[in-house]
Amino acid sequence: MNKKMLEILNEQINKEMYSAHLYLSMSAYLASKNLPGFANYMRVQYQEEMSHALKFFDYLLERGEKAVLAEVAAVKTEWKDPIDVFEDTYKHEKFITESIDEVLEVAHEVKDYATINMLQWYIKEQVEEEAHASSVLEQLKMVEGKGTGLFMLDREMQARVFVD
Ligand code: OFO
Repeated sequence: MNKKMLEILNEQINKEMYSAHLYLSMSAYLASKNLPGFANYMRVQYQEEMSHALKFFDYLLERGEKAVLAEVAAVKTEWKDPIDVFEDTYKHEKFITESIDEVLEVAHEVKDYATINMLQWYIKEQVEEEAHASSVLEQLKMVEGKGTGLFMLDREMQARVFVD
């Protein structure tokens, strides 16, 4: 595999792991605020991000390459409220979408057609990731992030399960 391609794919593994840590940290914060449903939502999101990292990891293996794991930067541990959490989530997902687009640009540049093909899964996934984050954020804003509305939303979030 082209060196630049391999480097940016390894960087993306790190970003997916960072995303996982960020969401698990959000889960801890939400649990500390007595919002078990939202904490569950973020715990599932953590599992999804680890599966995104592993998909890249396995792809490198399949291509006869070795994944190189780097230090994962420290994540935030406190937020103002659940709206703040989901504003950060939506912002982070948009950043990840841009990042996947950059990986795709490199794949085009070095004419790595297998990687272009593999990345289609992530392109589609990012549309869903942004839509989910934005939808929860809008619902939270509708109930102004408090009261009975927040309680009802928290119960809904309890239903989310991890599907690989
Ligand atoms: Fe949230 O999609 Fe991966 O990072």
